[in-house]
Amino acid sequence: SHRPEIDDAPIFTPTEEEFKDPIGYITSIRPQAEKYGICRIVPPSSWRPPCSLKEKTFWECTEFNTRVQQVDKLQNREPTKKKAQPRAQKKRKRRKRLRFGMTHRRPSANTSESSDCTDAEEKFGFQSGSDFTLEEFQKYADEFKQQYFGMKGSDEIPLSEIKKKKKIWQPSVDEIEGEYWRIVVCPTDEVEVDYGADLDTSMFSSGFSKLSSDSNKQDPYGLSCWNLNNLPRIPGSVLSFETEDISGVVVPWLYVGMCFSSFCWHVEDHFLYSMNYMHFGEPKVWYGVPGADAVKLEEAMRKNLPRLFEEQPDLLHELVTQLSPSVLKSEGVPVYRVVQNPGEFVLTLPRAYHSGFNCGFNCAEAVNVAPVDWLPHGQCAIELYREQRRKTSISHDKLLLKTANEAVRQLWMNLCDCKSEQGVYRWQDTCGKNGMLTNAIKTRVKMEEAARRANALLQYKKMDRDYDSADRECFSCFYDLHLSAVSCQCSPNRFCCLNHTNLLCSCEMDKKVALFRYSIEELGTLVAALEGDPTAVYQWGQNDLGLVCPSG
Ligand code: 2HG
Repeated sequence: SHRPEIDDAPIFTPTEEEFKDPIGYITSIRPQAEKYGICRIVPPSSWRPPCSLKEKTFWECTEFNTRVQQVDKLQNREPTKKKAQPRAQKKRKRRKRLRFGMTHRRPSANTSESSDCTDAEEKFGFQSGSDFTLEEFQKYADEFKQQYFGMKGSDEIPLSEIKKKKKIWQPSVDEIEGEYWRIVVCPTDEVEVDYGADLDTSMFSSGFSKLSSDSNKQDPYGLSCWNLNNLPRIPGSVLSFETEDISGVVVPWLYVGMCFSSFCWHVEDHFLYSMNYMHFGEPKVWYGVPGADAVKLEEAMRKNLPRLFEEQPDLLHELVTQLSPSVLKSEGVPVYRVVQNPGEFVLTLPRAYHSGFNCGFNCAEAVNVAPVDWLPHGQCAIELYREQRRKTSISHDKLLLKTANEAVRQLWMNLCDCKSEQGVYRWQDTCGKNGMLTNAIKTRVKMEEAARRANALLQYKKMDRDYDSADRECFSCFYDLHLSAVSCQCSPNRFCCLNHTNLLCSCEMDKKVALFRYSIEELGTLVAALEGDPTAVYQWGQNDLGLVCPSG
């Protein structure tokens, strides 16, 4: 069998009490879960949110767009000139033809030799597929699976025969997994499936109920912290300081799958945690690699698919490439499996590569979350993005500073003996001399100090508080300019980071200005405040947060 021989990732079963606090729970399982990169979380049996997608009119009338995946080409294919379509391509054309899985048999098992596709199909990427309602997609997915395994199971039984008999042979998850990797690793046929992936829940719909103004009709799950519409911004998640509704990060995405539809090896943007919930349907098989082995996986991918990476160095960002867990394992990369069933969560940890496929018609929803221990991973991500000249999805510095400000506000309240609001996350507990938040700020301040020292010849000027309301980024490396930026008289609308002052323009240094949000001295006060120095807490509270102590 082609089923990879790998170990399972752990399963966690929180008690009702533990389940009340997702951030606390994630924090408690992290030491064990991070050794695997992914894990399965089975909610207490009483937690059964209704799925709004199943309501009749929605199920039958609302259409979503799919992408076409050539499963046999996810690992073995010829490099092409065209870039793969990025993951969140918004506008897709409607395809006229519905295709069933096995289109035609090929004489050779070596896919690299294939040249029987048309010009349009020659370029690899996930092309846009048909639009479906959930009802239509279920029918399509079920027929595909029946036909596929009917053929596999008993040597090409005609579809009419399959339809007559209610059940011929239902493959097990293990059998589907073996067949999946056979198709990916040594295909003999072309296998094409459709996947309703990355559907923006604000456009389509979330499977969870949303908070509405009509509190009478309120489903109690509307307020649940495990409702993925709420999770990213619950107290204790750094993303609670994100004000923009970033699709796929704080606004969940929905995934409507069929047998063999795949998500290829990738890490989350900014190395965030991800939480995935399956609303209904057949299992989703996941593979995960611990965050500590991310570079090992990247090296193994490059070594085993050299021609694809030669042509496209950022191939892993495109999410269109699969590599067998067995190959990864043979390269010394630890890989673990999770089989996710309806009603269960899968958590991926920072920088943990993951991939997988669906065993049949199903529907899942996913979003990101950021407990404070994510901060050093997020910092690492933006440094790599800068090197790779990759655009960011969030302003890491803005979130970091907002979190620090909230922590100082709480420390200040304590000093002034003001009772802080109940139920609010105690950011103050992440402070102190060696606290996670203190350390994250200290690392960032040290980097900032070094960068400003390297630009000592520039004149410095404090930036307007709302300088980055337009999300400024370095024109060269796209580094976020929340903390500092450089501009020049010659081109007032062009900005760069402190690393690219020389690339901004050819003007003399005295024409350029460095804008900063906080002086190094101010940042020193912030660090001292987070470490617990009361004078610094008062100073930061008064000057930067505008707090006034009631007792004077
Ligand atoms: C992700 O990894 C999603 O981005 C899973 O959580 C994707 O279910 C999928 O296809």
